[in-house]
Amino acid sequence: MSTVITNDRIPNNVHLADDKRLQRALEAWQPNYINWWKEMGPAGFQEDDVFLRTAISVDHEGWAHFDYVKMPDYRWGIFLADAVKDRTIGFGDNMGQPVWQEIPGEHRNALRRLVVTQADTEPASVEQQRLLGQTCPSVYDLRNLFQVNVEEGRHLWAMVYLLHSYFGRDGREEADALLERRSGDPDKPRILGAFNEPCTDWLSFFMFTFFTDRDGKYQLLALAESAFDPLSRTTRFMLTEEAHHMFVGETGVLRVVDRTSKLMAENKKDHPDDVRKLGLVDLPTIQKYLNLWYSLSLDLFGGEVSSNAASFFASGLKGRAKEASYEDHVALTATYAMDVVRDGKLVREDVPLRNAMNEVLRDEYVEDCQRGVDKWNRTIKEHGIDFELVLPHRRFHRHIGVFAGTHFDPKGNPLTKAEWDAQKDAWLPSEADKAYVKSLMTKPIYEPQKMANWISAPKQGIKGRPVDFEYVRHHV
Ligand code: BYC
Ligand code: FE
Ligand code: FE
Repeated sequence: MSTVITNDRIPNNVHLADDKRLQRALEAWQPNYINWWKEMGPAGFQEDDVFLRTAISVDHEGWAHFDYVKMPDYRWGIFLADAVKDRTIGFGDNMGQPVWQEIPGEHRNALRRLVVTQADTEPASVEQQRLLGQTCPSVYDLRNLFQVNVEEGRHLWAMVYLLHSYFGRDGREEADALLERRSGDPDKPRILGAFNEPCTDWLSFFMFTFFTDRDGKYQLLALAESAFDPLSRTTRFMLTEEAHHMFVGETGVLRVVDRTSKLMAENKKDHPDDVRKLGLVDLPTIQKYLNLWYSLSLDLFGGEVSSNAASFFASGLKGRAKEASYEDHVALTATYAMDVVRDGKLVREDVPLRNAMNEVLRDEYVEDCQRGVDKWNRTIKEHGIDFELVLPHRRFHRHIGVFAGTHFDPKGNPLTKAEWDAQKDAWLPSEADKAYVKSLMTKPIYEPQKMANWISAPKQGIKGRPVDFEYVRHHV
Protein backbone atom coordinates (compact mmCIF):
# COMPACT_ATOMS: atom_id res chain seq x y z
CA MET A 1 0.00 0.00 0.00
CA SER A 2 1.22 3.44 -0.77
CA THR A 3 0.63 6.86 0.72
CA VAL A 4 0.76 8.42 -2.75
CA ILE A 5 -2.45 8.91 -4.65
CA THR A 6 -2.12 8.11 -8.34
CA ASN A 7 -3.20 10.28 -11.24
CA ASP A 8 -5.35 7.53 -12.75
CA ARG A 9 -8.84 8.14 -14.06
CA ILE A 10 -9.89 7.13 -10.55
CA PRO A 11 -7.22 8.52 -8.19
CA ASN A 12 -6.34 5.91 -5.57
CA ASN A 13 -3.71 4.50 -3.25
CA VAL A 14 -4.94 0.90 -3.44
CA HIS A 15 -3.13 -0.21 -6.63
CA LEU A 16 -6.41 -0.19 -8.50
CA ALA A 17 -4.58 -0.62 -11.84
CA ASP A 18 -3.51 -4.10 -10.70
CA ASP A 19 -7.09 -5.29 -10.41
CA LYS A 20 -8.55 -4.83 -13.88
CA ARG A 21 -11.97 -6.27 -13.07
CA LEU A 22 -12.48 -3.95 -10.14
CA GLN A 23 -11.08 -1.00 -12.07
CA ARG A 24 -13.48 -1.64 -14.96
CA ALA A 25 -16.45 -1.99 -12.59
CA LEU A 26 -15.65 1.30 -10.87
CA GLU A 27 -14.98 3.04 -14.17
CA ALA A 28 -18.42 1.94 -15.28
CA TRP A 29 -19.97 3.41 -12.11
CA GLN A 30 -18.01 6.69 -12.44
CA PRO A 31 -20.07 8.32 -15.26
CA ASN A 32 -23.26 7.54 -13.35
CA TYR A 33 -21.78 9.23 -10.34
CA ILE A 34 -20.86 12.32 -12.39
CA ASN A 35 -24.38 12.42 -13.82
CA TRP A 36 -25.79 12.23 -10.32
CA TRP A 37 -23.43 15.03 -9.20
CA LYS A 38 -24.47 17.27 -12.07
CA GLU A 39 -28.14 16.61 -11.43
CA MET A 40 -28.14 16.65 -7.61
CA GLY A 41 -24.94 18.49 -6.63
CA PRO A 42 -24.68 22.27 -6.04
CA ALA A 43 -27.12 23.90 -8.46
CA GLY A 44 -25.68 26.70 -10.58
CA PHE A 45 -21.96 26.43 -9.81
CA GLN A 46 -20.67 23.51 -11.83
CA GLU A 47 -18.61 25.73 -14.17
CA ASP A 48 -17.03 27.85 -11.45
CA ASP A 49 -13.44 27.63 -10.25
CA VAL A 50 -13.47 26.83 -6.55
CA PHE A 51 -10.48 26.97 -4.19
CA LEU A 52 -10.65 23.40 -2.89
CA ARG A 53 -8.60 21.02 -0.85
CA THR A 54 -7.70 17.83 -2.68
CA ALA A 55 -5.72 14.85 -1.44
CA ILE A 56 -2.56 14.00 -3.38
CA SER A 57 -1.28 11.58 -0.75
CA VAL A 58 -2.63 10.25 2.54
CA ASP A 59 0.34 11.26 4.68
CA HIS A 60 0.56 14.46 6.72
CA GLU A 61 1.90 16.72 3.99
CA GLY A 62 -0.07 15.58 1.00
CA TRP A 63 -3.65 15.12 1.97
CA ALA A 64 -4.45 18.82 2.05
CA HIS A 65 -3.39 20.36 -1.24
CA PHE A 66 -5.29 23.53 -2.25
CA ASP A 67 -6.03 24.82 -5.73
CA TYR A 68 -8.81 26.07 -8.01
CA VAL A 69 -10.86 23.29 -9.52
CA LYS A 70 -14.25 23.01 -11.20
CA MET A 71 -16.33 20.73 -9.02
CA PRO A 72 -17.14 18.10 -11.66
CA ASP A 73 -13.34 17.76 -12.15
CA TYR A 74 -12.67 17.18 -8.44
CA ARG A 75 -10.33 14.22 -7.90
CA TRP A 76 -12.84 11.88 -6.30
CA GLY A 77 -11.11 8.64 -5.56
CA ILE A 78 -10.24 5.85 -3.19
CA PHE A 79 -7.95 6.70 -0.31
CA LEU A 80 -7.25 4.32 2.55
CA ALA A 81 -5.25 5.22 5.64
CA ASP A 82 -2.10 3.14 6.07
CA ALA A 83 -2.49 -0.38 7.39
CA VAL A 84 -1.62 -0.89 11.04
CA LYS A 85 0.91 -3.73 11.18
CA ASP A 86 -0.30 -6.95 12.88
CA ARG A 87 -3.59 -5.34 13.82
CA THR A 88 -5.90 -7.57 15.87
CA ILE A 89 -9.60 -7.37 16.67
CA GLY A 90 -10.04 -5.06 19.64
CA PHE A 91 -13.41 -6.13 21.10
CA GLY A 92 -16.25 -8.64 21.09
CA ASP A 93 -16.23 -12.43 20.77
CA ASN A 94 -13.25 -12.53 18.39
CA MET A 95 -11.08 -10.19 20.43
CA GLY A 96 -7.35 -10.74 19.88
CA GLN A 97 -7.66 -12.59 16.56
CA PRO A 98 -6.11 -11.08 13.43
CA VAL A 99 -8.34 -8.58 11.62
CA TRP A 100 -10.05 -9.70 8.40
CA GLN A 101 -8.90 -8.72 4.93
CA GLU A 102 -11.90 -10.55 3.46
CA ILE A 103 -15.40 -10.77 4.92
CA PRO A 104 -16.36 -14.00 6.69
CA GLY A 105 -19.52 -15.32 4.98
CA GLU A 106 -21.65 -15.23 8.11
CA HIS A 107 -21.09 -11.48 8.53
CA ARG A 108 -21.61 -10.47 4.96
CA ASN A 109 -25.22 -9.32 5.18
CA ALA A 110 -24.80 -7.35 8.39
CA LEU A 111 -21.69 -5.66 7.11
CA ARG A 112 -23.29 -4.80 3.81
CA ARG A 113 -26.15 -3.13 5.67
CA LEU A 114 -23.73 -1.05 7.70
CA VAL A 115 -21.72 0.02 4.66
CA VAL A 116 -24.85 0.85 2.65
CA THR A 117 -26.32 2.86 5.53
CA GLN A 118 -23.10 4.82 5.94
CA ALA A 119 -22.83 5.32 2.18
CA ASP A 120 -26.41 6.52 1.79
CA THR A 121 -25.92 9.50 4.11
CA GLU A 122 -23.14 10.96 1.95
CA PRO A 123 -25.03 11.70 -1.29
CA ALA A 124 -28.12 12.48 0.80
CA SER A 125 -26.36 15.42 2.45
CA VAL A 126 -25.21 16.79 -0.92
CA GLU A 127 -28.82 16.62 -2.12
CA GLN A 128 -30.07 18.40 1.00
CA GLN A 129 -27.58 21.24 0.50
CA ARG A 130 -28.05 21.54 -3.23
CA LEU A 131 -29.64 25.01 -3.34
CA LEU A 132 -27.72 26.72 -0.55
CA GLY A 133 -25.14 28.31 -2.84
CA GLN A 134 -27.88 30.51 -4.25
CA THR A 135 -28.30 32.28 -0.89
CA CYS A 136 -24.72 32.24 0.42
CA PRO A 137 -23.77 34.88 3.04
CA SER A 138 -20.26 35.26 1.56
CA VAL A 139 -17.82 33.78 -0.93
CA TYR A 140 -15.87 32.32 1.99
CA ASP A 141 -18.95 30.40 3.12
CA LEU A 142 -19.78 29.40 -0.43
CA ARG A 143 -16.38 27.76 -0.75
CA ASN A 144 -16.77 25.94 2.56
CA LEU A 145 -20.14 24.60 1.45
CA PHE A 146 -18.58 23.23 -1.73
CA GLN A 147 -15.63 21.75 0.15
CA VAL A 148 -18.05 19.86 2.35
CA ASN A 149 -20.08 18.77 -0.67
CA VAL A 150 -17.18 17.38 -2.71
CA GLU A 151 -15.86 15.51 0.33
CA GLU A 152 -19.26 13.96 1.03
CA GLY A 153 -19.14 12.87 -2.60
CA ARG A 154 -15.74 11.32 -1.90
CA HIS A 155 -17.13 9.54 1.15
CA LEU A 156 -19.63 7.93 -1.17
CA TRP A 157 -16.69 6.77 -3.32
CA ALA A 158 -15.03 5.34 -0.21
CA MET A 159 -18.05 3.15 0.52
CA VAL A 160 -18.68 2.24 -3.11
CA TYR A 161 -15.12 0.96 -3.32
CA LEU A 162 -15.89 -1.44 -0.46
CA LEU A 163 -19.18 -2.51 -2.05
CA HIS A 164 -17.53 -3.22 -5.40
CA SER A 165 -14.46 -4.91 -3.97
CA TYR A 166 -15.92 -7.16 -1.30
CA PHE A 167 -19.63 -7.72 -1.90
CA GLY A 168 -19.76 -9.05 -5.48
CA ARG A 169 -22.89 -8.57 -7.47
CA ASP A 170 -24.98 -7.50 -4.45
CA GLY A 171 -22.44 -4.79 -3.77
CA ARG A 172 -22.58 -3.50 -7.34
CA GLU A 173 -26.36 -3.36 -7.20
CA GLU A 174 -26.23 -1.46 -3.91
CA ALA A 175 -23.74 0.98 -5.44
CA ASP A 176 -26.19 1.69 -8.26
CA ALA A 177 -29.09 2.11 -5.85
CA LEU A 178 -27.11 4.74 -3.92
CA LEU A 179 -27.37 6.99 -6.98
CA GLU A 180 -31.10 6.36 -7.33
CA ARG A 181 -32.52 7.17 -3.90
CA ARG A 182 -33.21 10.86 -3.29
CA SER A 183 -33.31 12.85 -0.08
CA GLY A 184 -36.89 13.66 0.87
CA ASP A 185 -38.47 11.75 -2.02
CA PRO A 186 -41.45 9.84 -0.56
CA ASP A 187 -41.12 7.09 -3.18
CA LYS A 188 -37.38 6.50 -2.89
CA PRO A 189 -36.18 8.23 0.28
CA ARG A 190 -32.72 8.08 1.82
CA ILE A 191 -32.40 5.47 4.57
CA LEU A 192 -32.04 7.50 7.78
CA GLY A 193 -34.49 10.11 9.04
CA ALA A 194 -32.35 13.24 9.30
CA PHE A 195 -31.17 12.81 5.71
CA ASN A 196 -34.67 13.33 4.36
CA GLU A 197 -35.21 16.62 6.20
CA PRO A 198 -35.00 19.87 4.24
CA CYS A 199 -31.82 21.88 4.85
CA THR A 200 -32.55 24.95 2.79
CA ASP A 201 -31.27 27.88 4.82
CA TRP A 202 -27.79 28.62 6.16
CA LEU A 203 -28.70 28.44 9.83
CA SER A 204 -29.89 24.89 9.19
CA PHE A 205 -26.71 24.18 7.23
CA PHE A 206 -24.51 25.28 10.13
CA MET A 207 -26.61 23.27 12.60
CA PHE A 208 -26.46 20.27 10.26
CA THR A 209 -22.69 20.40 9.91
CA PHE A 210 -22.32 20.83 13.66
CA PHE A 211 -24.80 18.18 14.83
CA THR A 212 -25.35 15.78 11.93
CA ASP A 213 -21.79 15.64 10.61
CA ARG A 214 -20.81 14.99 14.22
CA ASP A 215 -22.94 11.85 14.17
CA GLY A 216 -20.77 11.02 11.14
CA LYS A 217 -17.67 11.50 13.27
CA TYR A 218 -18.90 9.09 15.96
CA GLN A 219 -20.22 6.47 13.54
CA LEU A 220 -16.93 6.61 11.64
CA LEU A 221 -14.96 6.29 14.88
CA ALA A 222 -17.03 3.19 15.74
CA LEU A 223 -16.51 1.71 12.26
CA ALA A 224 -12.78 2.52 12.39
CA GLU A 225 -12.61 -0.13 15.15
CA SER A 226 -14.07 -2.77 12.82
CA ALA A 227 -12.51 -6.22 12.48
CA PHE A 228 -12.98 -5.77 8.72
CA ASP A 229 -9.71 -3.98 8.09
CA PRO A 230 -10.54 -2.27 4.76
CA LEU A 231 -13.54 -0.63 6.48
CA SER A 232 -11.35 0.48 9.36
CA ARG A 233 -8.76 2.00 7.05
CA THR A 234 -11.22 3.76 4.78
CA THR A 235 -13.16 5.29 7.70
CA ARG A 236 -9.92 6.42 9.33
CA PHE A 237 -9.11 8.50 6.27
CA MET A 238 -12.69 9.84 6.09
CA LEU A 239 -12.30 11.14 9.65
CA THR A 240 -9.47 13.46 8.58
CA GLU A 241 -11.88 15.10 6.13
CA GLU A 242 -14.76 15.15 8.63
CA ALA A 243 -13.00 17.57 10.99
CA HIS A 244 -13.46 20.43 8.53
CA HIS A 245 -17.20 19.78 8.20
CA MET A 246 -17.66 20.17 11.95
CA PHE A 247 -15.43 23.26 11.92
CA VAL A 248 -17.79 24.81 9.37
CA GLY A 249 -20.75 24.06 11.65
CA GLU A 250 -19.18 25.17 14.89
CA THR A 251 -17.73 28.43 13.57
CA GLY A 252 -20.83 29.05 11.43
CA VAL A 253 -23.18 28.99 14.42
CA LEU A 254 -20.60 30.91 16.45
CA ARG A 255 -20.51 33.70 13.88
CA VAL A 256 -24.32 33.98 13.83
CA VAL A 257 -24.43 34.04 17.63
CA ASP A 258 -21.61 36.59 17.73
CA ARG A 259 -23.25 38.94 15.26
CA THR A 260 -26.61 38.84 17.02
CA SER A 261 -25.14 39.33 20.50
CA LYS A 262 -22.81 42.09 19.37
CA LEU A 263 -25.57 44.16 17.74
CA MET A 264 -27.95 43.47 20.64
CA ALA A 265 -25.36 44.97 22.97
CA GLU A 266 -24.53 47.92 20.70
CA ASN A 267 -28.17 48.79 20.12
CA LYS A 268 -29.28 47.92 23.66
CA LYS A 269 -32.07 45.67 22.41
CA ASP A 270 -33.05 42.33 23.79
CA HIS A 271 -36.64 41.69 22.75
CA PRO A 272 -36.65 39.20 19.81
CA ASP A 273 -38.93 41.50 17.78
CA ASP A 274 -36.41 44.34 18.11
CA VAL A 275 -33.55 41.99 17.29
CA ARG A 276 -35.37 40.93 14.15
CA LYS A 277 -35.85 44.56 13.20
CA LEU A 278 -32.06 44.76 13.08
CA GLY A 279 -32.07 42.01 10.45
CA LEU A 280 -30.60 39.39 12.77
CA VAL A 281 -31.51 35.89 13.86
CA ASP A 282 -32.73 36.35 17.44
CA LEU A 283 -31.26 33.99 20.03
CA PRO A 284 -34.53 32.12 20.82
CA THR A 285 -34.82 31.24 17.13
CA ILE A 286 -31.24 29.94 17.11
CA GLN A 287 -32.22 27.79 20.12
CA LYS A 288 -35.15 26.31 18.15
CA TYR A 289 -32.92 25.38 15.20
CA LEU A 290 -30.49 23.83 17.65
CA ASN A 291 -33.33 21.81 19.22
CA LEU A 292 -34.41 20.53 15.82
CA TRP A 293 -31.06 19.41 14.43
CA TYR A 294 -29.78 18.03 17.71
CA SER A 295 -32.85 15.84 18.21
CA LEU A 296 -32.86 14.67 14.58
CA SER A 297 -29.19 13.78 14.96
CA LEU A 298 -29.72 11.90 18.24
CA ASP A 299 -32.08 9.61 16.32
CA LEU A 300 -29.21 8.67 13.99
CA PHE A 301 -27.61 6.58 16.73
CA GLY A 302 -30.48 4.06 16.55
CA GLY A 303 -32.48 2.53 19.37
CA GLU A 304 -31.29 2.76 22.99
CA VAL A 305 -31.80 -0.98 23.30
CA SER A 306 -30.69 -2.72 20.13
CA SER A 307 -30.06 -6.35 19.32
CA ASN A 308 -28.45 -5.18 16.07
CA ALA A 309 -25.92 -3.15 18.03
CA ALA A 310 -25.26 -6.14 20.31
CA SER A 311 -24.54 -8.44 17.39
CA PHE A 312 -22.40 -5.84 15.57
CA PHE A 313 -20.32 -5.60 18.73
CA ALA A 314 -20.19 -9.34 19.39
CA SER A 315 -19.02 -10.15 15.87
CA GLY A 316 -16.48 -7.31 15.74
CA LEU A 317 -18.16 -5.35 12.93
CA LYS A 318 -18.64 -2.11 14.88
CA GLY A 319 -17.03 -1.09 18.18
CA ARG A 320 -17.24 1.95 20.39
CA ALA A 321 -15.54 5.25 19.58
CA LYS A 322 -11.92 4.93 20.75
CA GLU A 323 -12.48 1.37 21.93
CA ALA A 324 -8.98 1.23 23.42
CA SER A 325 -9.99 3.83 26.02
CA TYR A 326 -12.46 1.36 27.60
CA GLU A 327 -11.37 -1.34 30.03
CA ASP A 328 -13.78 -4.18 29.31
CA HIS A 329 -13.72 -4.96 25.58
CA VAL A 330 -15.90 -8.05 25.81
CA ALA A 331 -18.84 -6.38 27.57
CA LEU A 332 -20.60 -9.64 28.33
CA THR A 333 -21.38 -9.19 32.01
CA ALA A 334 -21.76 -5.42 32.42
CA THR A 335 -25.09 -3.60 32.28
CA TYR A 336 -26.10 -0.03 31.46
CA ALA A 337 -28.81 1.71 33.50
CA MET A 338 -31.13 3.85 31.40
CA ASP A 339 -34.60 5.38 31.49
CA VAL A 340 -37.10 3.73 29.17
CA VAL A 341 -40.83 4.10 28.63
CA ARG A 342 -42.99 1.15 29.74
CA ASP A 343 -46.80 1.44 29.56
CA GLY A 344 -46.48 5.17 29.14
CA LYS A 345 -44.31 5.54 32.27
CA LEU A 346 -40.63 6.35 32.64
CA VAL A 347 -38.78 3.55 34.42
CA ARG A 348 -35.10 2.88 35.03
CA GLU A 349 -33.84 -0.42 33.60
CA ASP A 350 -30.55 -2.27 33.53
CA VAL A 351 -29.80 -3.23 29.95
CA PRO A 352 -27.04 -5.71 29.01
CA LEU A 353 -24.15 -3.50 27.91
CA ARG A 354 -23.86 -4.98 24.42
CA ASN A 355 -27.49 -4.08 23.73
CA ALA A 356 -26.82 -0.53 24.93
CA MET A 357 -23.93 0.21 22.56
CA ASN A 358 -25.97 2.76 20.57
CA GLU A 359 -26.58 4.64 23.79
CA VAL A 360 -22.92 4.43 24.80
CA LEU A 361 -21.95 6.04 21.49
CA ARG A 362 -24.72 8.64 21.93
CA ASP A 363 -23.28 9.54 25.35
CA GLU A 364 -19.92 10.39 23.79
CA TYR A 365 -21.68 12.42 21.14
CA VAL A 366 -23.75 14.42 23.64
CA GLU A 367 -20.63 15.35 25.56
CA ASP A 368 -18.88 16.48 22.39
CA CYS A 369 -21.90 18.60 21.39
CA GLN A 370 -21.92 20.27 24.81
CA ARG A 371 -18.34 21.47 24.29
CA GLY A 372 -19.43 23.41 21.20
CA VAL A 373 -22.49 24.86 22.91
CA ASP A 374 -20.28 26.07 25.77
CA LYS A 375 -18.15 27.99 23.27
CA TRP A 376 -21.22 29.64 21.75
CA ASN A 377 -22.36 30.64 25.24
CA ARG A 378 -19.00 32.17 26.07
CA THR A 379 -19.41 34.45 23.06
CA ILE A 380 -22.89 35.54 24.13
CA LYS A 381 -21.56 36.28 27.60
CA GLU A 382 -18.58 38.23 26.28
CA HIS A 383 -21.04 40.65 24.73
CA GLY A 384 -22.75 41.00 28.09
CA ILE A 385 -25.99 39.38 26.92
CA ASP A 386 -28.02 37.39 29.42
CA PHE A 387 -28.98 34.29 27.42
CA GLU A 388 -27.80 30.71 27.34
CA LEU A 389 -28.17 28.13 24.60
CA VAL A 390 -28.86 24.63 25.94
CA LEU A 391 -29.00 21.14 24.52
CA PRO A 392 -32.54 19.86 25.05
CA HIS A 393 -33.05 16.63 26.97
CA ARG A 394 -32.34 13.54 24.92
CA ARG A 395 -35.97 12.44 25.24
CA PHE A 396 -37.14 15.61 23.47
CA HIS A 397 -38.57 15.20 19.92
CA ARG A 398 -37.36 11.66 19.29
CA HIS A 399 -38.60 9.38 16.52
CA ILE A 400 -36.34 6.35 16.92
CA GLY A 401 -35.90 4.12 19.95
CA VAL A 402 -37.69 3.88 23.30
CA PHE A 403 -39.00 7.45 23.18
CA ALA A 404 -40.49 7.27 19.70
CA GLY A 405 -44.22 7.98 19.77
CA THR A 406 -43.98 9.76 23.13
CA HIS A 407 -43.81 13.46 23.96
CA PHE A 408 -41.40 15.33 26.23
CA ASP A 409 -40.54 18.97 26.71
CA PRO A 410 -36.93 20.19 26.28
CA LYS A 411 -36.28 19.55 29.98
CA GLY A 412 -37.37 15.92 29.62
CA ASN A 413 -40.76 16.18 31.35
CA PRO A 414 -43.50 13.97 29.87
CA LEU A 415 -46.33 15.66 27.98
CA THR A 416 -49.63 14.56 26.51
CA LYS A 417 -49.99 14.82 22.76
CA ALA A 418 -52.30 17.81 23.21
CA GLU A 419 -49.75 19.59 25.41
CA TRP A 420 -47.04 18.89 22.86
CA ASP A 421 -49.14 20.15 19.96
CA ALA A 422 -49.98 23.31 21.85
CA GLN A 423 -46.37 24.14 22.66
CA LYS A 424 -44.18 22.69 19.96
CA ASP A 425 -43.86 25.97 18.06
CA ALA A 426 -42.16 27.41 21.13
CA TRP A 427 -39.48 24.72 20.92
CA LEU A 428 -39.03 23.95 17.23
CA PRO A 429 -38.89 26.40 14.30
CA SER A 430 -42.46 27.38 13.41
CA GLU A 431 -43.50 28.13 9.84
CA ALA A 432 -43.19 31.83 10.71
CA ASP A 433 -39.67 31.34 12.10
CA LYS A 434 -38.58 29.48 8.98
CA ALA A 435 -40.07 32.18 6.77
CA TYR A 436 -38.26 34.84 8.80
CA VAL A 437 -34.87 33.08 8.64
CA LYS A 438 -35.29 32.60 4.91
CA SER A 439 -36.23 36.25 4.46
CA LEU A 440 -32.73 37.17 5.68
CA MET A 441 -31.20 34.97 3.00
CA THR A 442 -32.96 35.80 -0.21
CA LYS A 443 -29.96 37.09 -2.13
CA PRO A 444 -26.52 35.52 -2.53
CA ILE A 445 -23.38 37.53 -1.86
CA TYR A 446 -20.77 36.92 -4.52
CA GLU A 447 -18.48 39.91 -3.87
CA PRO A 448 -15.50 38.67 -1.83
CA GLN A 449 -15.39 41.87 0.28
CA LYS A 450 -18.96 41.54 1.52
CA MET A 451 -20.63 39.60 4.31
CA ALA A 452 -24.36 39.20 4.98
CA ASN A 453 -25.68 41.34 7.82
CA TRP A 454 -26.83 38.41 10.00
CA ILE A 455 -23.41 36.81 10.41
CA SER A 456 -19.97 37.97 11.58
CA ALA A 457 -16.91 37.62 9.38
CA PRO A 458 -14.70 34.63 10.19
CA LYS A 459 -11.52 35.26 12.16
CA GLN A 460 -9.33 34.02 9.33
CA GLY A 461 -9.48 32.77 5.77
CA ILE A 462 -8.57 29.40 4.29
CA LYS A 463 -4.98 28.16 4.05
CA GLY A 464 -3.42 31.54 4.88
CA ARG A 465 -5.55 33.46 2.36
CA PRO A 466 -7.41 36.58 3.56
CA VAL A 467 -11.09 36.38 4.44
CA ASP A 468 -11.98 38.42 1.34
CA PHE A 469 -10.00 36.19 -1.03
CA GLU A 470 -11.87 35.16 -4.18
CA TYR A 471 -12.49 31.59 -3.02
CA VAL A 472 -15.04 31.03 -5.77
CA ARG A 473 -14.77 32.61 -9.21
CA HIS A 474 -18.44 32.72 -9.96
CA HIS A 475 -19.39 33.21 -13.60
CA VAL A 476 -22.84 34.74 -13.74
N1 BYC B 1 -33.81 6.72 10.73
O1 BYC B 1 -31.42 -1.53 16.32
P1 BYC B 1 -31.79 -0.21 15.77
C1 BYC B 1 -22.70 10.66 8.22
C2 BYC B 1 -33.53 1.68 11.76
S1 BYC B 1 -23.79 10.22 9.48
C3 BYC B 1 -34.40 5.68 10.12
O2 BYC B 1 -32.41 0.78 16.63
P2 BYC B 1 -29.21 -0.11 14.70
C4 BYC B 1 -22.90 11.94 7.57
C5 BYC B 1 -32.40 0.68 11.68
O3 BYC B 1 -31.70 0.77 10.45
C6 BYC B 1 -23.31 8.58 9.96
N2 BYC B 1 -34.24 4.40 10.48
O4 BYC B 1 -30.60 0.50 15.08
C7 BYC B 1 -23.33 13.06 8.28
C8 BYC B 1 -33.14 -0.63 11.87
O5 BYC B 1 -33.73 -0.99 10.62
P3 BYC B 1 -34.01 -2.53 10.26
C9 BYC B 1 -23.98 7.50 9.17
C10 BYC B 1 -33.43 4.14 11.53
O6 BYC B 1 -29.38 -1.03 13.58
C11 BYC B 1 -23.54 14.26 7.62
C12 BYC B 1 -34.25 -0.25 12.83
O7 BYC B 1 -34.40 1.18 12.73
N3 BYC B 1 -23.41 6.23 9.48
O8 BYC B 1 -21.82 9.93 7.93
O9 BYC B 1 -28.49 -0.52 15.91
C13 BYC B 1 -23.30 14.39 6.27
C14 BYC B 1 -33.97 -0.62 14.26
O10 BYC B 1 -32.62 -0.44 14.48
C15 BYC B 1 -32.76 5.17 12.21
C16 BYC B 1 -24.06 5.24 10.12
O11 BYC B 1 -25.19 5.34 10.49
C17 BYC B 1 -32.99 6.52 11.78
N4 BYC B 1 -32.41 7.58 12.39
O12 BYC B 1 -28.45 1.24 14.34
C18 BYC B 1 -22.88 13.26 5.56
C19 BYC B 1 -23.26 4.00 10.39
N5 BYC B 1 -32.05 4.61 13.21
O13 BYC B 1 -32.69 -3.19 10.23
C20 BYC B 1 -22.66 12.06 6.20
C21 BYC B 1 -23.90 2.76 9.88
C22 BYC B 1 -32.24 3.30 13.16
O14 BYC B 1 -34.90 -3.03 11.35
N6 BYC B 1 -25.19 2.49 10.48
N7 BYC B 1 -33.06 3.00 12.14
O15 BYC B 1 -34.66 -2.42 8.89
C23 BYC B 1 -25.35 1.96 11.71
O16 BYC B 1 -24.39 1.74 12.43
C24 BYC B 1 -26.73 1.61 12.18
O17 BYC B 1 -27.46 1.21 11.09
C25 BYC B 1 -27.49 2.75 12.88
C26 BYC B 1 -28.78 2.15 13.47
C27 BYC B 1 -26.63 3.38 13.96
C28 BYC B 1 -27.94 3.82 11.92
FE1 FE C 1 -19.22 12.09 5.12
FE1 FE D 1 -19.22 15.19 6.77
